[in-house]
Amino acid sequence: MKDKSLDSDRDVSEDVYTAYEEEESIEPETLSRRGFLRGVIAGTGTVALTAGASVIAKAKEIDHSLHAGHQKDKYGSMMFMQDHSGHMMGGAIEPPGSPSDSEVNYREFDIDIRIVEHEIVPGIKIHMLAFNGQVPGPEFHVYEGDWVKVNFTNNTEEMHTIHWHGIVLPYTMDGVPMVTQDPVHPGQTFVYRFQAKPSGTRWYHCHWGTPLHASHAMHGAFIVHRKNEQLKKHFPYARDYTLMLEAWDIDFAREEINEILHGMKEVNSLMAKGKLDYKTHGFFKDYKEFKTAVDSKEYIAPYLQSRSNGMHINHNFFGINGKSYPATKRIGIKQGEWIRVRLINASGLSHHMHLHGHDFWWVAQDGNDLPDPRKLNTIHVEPGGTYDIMIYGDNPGFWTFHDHKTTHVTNNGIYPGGMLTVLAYEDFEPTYMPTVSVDQ
Ligand SMILES: [Cu+2]
Repeated sequence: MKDKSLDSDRDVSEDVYTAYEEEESIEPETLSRRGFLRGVIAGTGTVALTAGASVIAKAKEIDHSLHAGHQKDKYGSMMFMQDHSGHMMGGAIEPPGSPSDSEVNYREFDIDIRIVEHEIVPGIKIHMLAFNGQVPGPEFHVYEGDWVKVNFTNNTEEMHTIHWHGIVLPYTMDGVPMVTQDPVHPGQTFVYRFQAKPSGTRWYHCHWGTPLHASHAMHGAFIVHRKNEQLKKHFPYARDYTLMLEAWDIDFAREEINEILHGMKEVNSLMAKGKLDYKTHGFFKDYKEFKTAVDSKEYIAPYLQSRSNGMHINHNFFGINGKSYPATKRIGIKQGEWIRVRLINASGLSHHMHLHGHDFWWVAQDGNDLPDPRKLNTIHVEPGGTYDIMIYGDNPGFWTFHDHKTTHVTNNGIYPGGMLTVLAYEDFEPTYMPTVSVDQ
């Protein structure tokens, strides 16, 4: 079986930045495994209309071979956990609420969660919970109205869900543990089915243990394209960038991941033997049972226990698409070109993104086009929100784009670092360059 604790195959120096280009084609045979899975995600939008079906088929085959027997052999006996909600169908949990495979034509995606070692910036590597081994998770590109089926497999020792942030869907697909579904247990597969709507910049994240899971890596972009896009009439952009804004407390993350890697093994062992003690491990049928257990002290809720880190998260690294400056990837632009930049704030903090040398147009918020786009050079980005801007290439050079909250452009308190990247013109000869430069 593949080592669940660390995906050692992953090249952490590989670029995690995703620039979505409509005309790009994908050749399944030549893709690396990692590019392959991204190909599946990206390939169902406009990217790989010809190769899409075969890419999906092959990727699914790979995923199944990686985890063959995993659920049945090791965790088969824990299916009783699903007795009071959801249904086990074909080894996967299928909640009601959306049409079946025969009723609509689904675009189908496989996504898993595993723990990988991820390099934020040279010298700083930490283990992170990562969708398909990527930080951030793979970027979805679909059209408004597409039916989407996501087979989510949990390859960690911790529980998770996926919440589809900003998508209007049946409540059974909303991915909130204890409210709309049981958490997805180790080894289980949960199937989310929904129609992609409304259009715009949306995203997804885990809704279990959100300070660690959603904030630290379990997040990704969910871009719902519209076939006749009004914005393109005014802002005829060709290139489309997604910037996920992130903040990490790497000490908190290390401590929590270590706890997951070591502590959950005992829980899984009890599950496998069918001896899981609900009161000890925090699973209850309803609020009354939970309250009774707490009042009788049969169950000590996590919030009643002291934490070694004092329950404080002190963000010490800040980033864009999984990287802190100078490891952040530059944004490419050419003279006379419009580019679209989608900002998604996954960090839980507020950011004030400022672009040097240009004004830009703020055109959408939370996926919805603004009736009156505004010209800005600093945009206030709130936790959970998405903000789309259009930049016109009319001032050749190298221009920083960064959080103006100065503590967020540091690495472990040292400037420069963090949430900073460079808008770089690709079609001009610099008249002057600094003698030292570290960014890429
Ligand atoms: Cu999670």
